[in-house]
Amino acid sequence: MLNSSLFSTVSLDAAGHVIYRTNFPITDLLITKLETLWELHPEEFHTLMMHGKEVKTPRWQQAYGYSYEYSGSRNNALPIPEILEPFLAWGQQNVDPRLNGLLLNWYDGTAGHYMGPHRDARKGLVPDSPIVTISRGEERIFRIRPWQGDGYRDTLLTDGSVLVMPWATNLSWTHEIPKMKKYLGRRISVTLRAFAD
Ligand SMILES: O=C(O)CCC(=O)C(=O)O
Repeated sequence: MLNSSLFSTVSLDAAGHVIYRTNFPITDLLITKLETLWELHPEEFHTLMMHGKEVKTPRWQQAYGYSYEYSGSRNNALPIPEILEPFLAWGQQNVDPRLNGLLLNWYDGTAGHYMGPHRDARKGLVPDSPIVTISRGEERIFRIRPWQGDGYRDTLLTDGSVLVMPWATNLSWTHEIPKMKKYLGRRISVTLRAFAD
C-alpha cells in the first residue's frame, strides 16, 4: 500500500481527513519530456453538462484505460500509450496496486486554464480506493475546501510531485486548480484511479 517513506500526511480536519503528498520530486516520474506529454492532448475540449447546459472544460482532458463518467459526461478512454505506462506502474507500486485507469489534464496558463471546485465522481470506481495525482510542468496551487463549509487550504503541486486523496477525503472536501494570472506555463496532471471491471 502507500509507501510511507515518500509521503507526508497533511491533516485537514477533526474528522481525521487527510491528503498525502510526496516530500521531494520523484525522479522516475520526470523522465518523460514535458513536450512529449504535451503532444498527447486532444484537439477538442471535453464537453460537460453544467446546470443543464453544455460547457467546454477550460483545459484539455483525456481518459486512458477506463472511460470515466463525470459531470453528466463520459470521457471515452483511449488505450494506454507506452509513455504513460511508467506513471501507472509507479502508482501501483507506491500507492495502490488496484490503480488501473488514467485521466490527463493539460493546462495552458496563457489560455487561463483551470479546474473548478468539485468532488470526483465515484461511478465505476472501486469503493475506498485512493485518487492519485502526479504533476508535471509548471507548479500550480491545489485548493481544497470543506464540502458545503467555509475556508480553504492550499498546497503547491510541483513538477514530479504526487498527491494522494483518500476516498473519504474526496467525499468531505472539494478540490480545484484555481486560475491565477502569474501562471503562464504548461502543466499536465496525470490522475490515477481504480476502476471496477
Ligand atoms: O490537475 C489536477 O491536479 C487536478 C486533477 C483533478 O482534480 C481531477 O482530475 O479530478
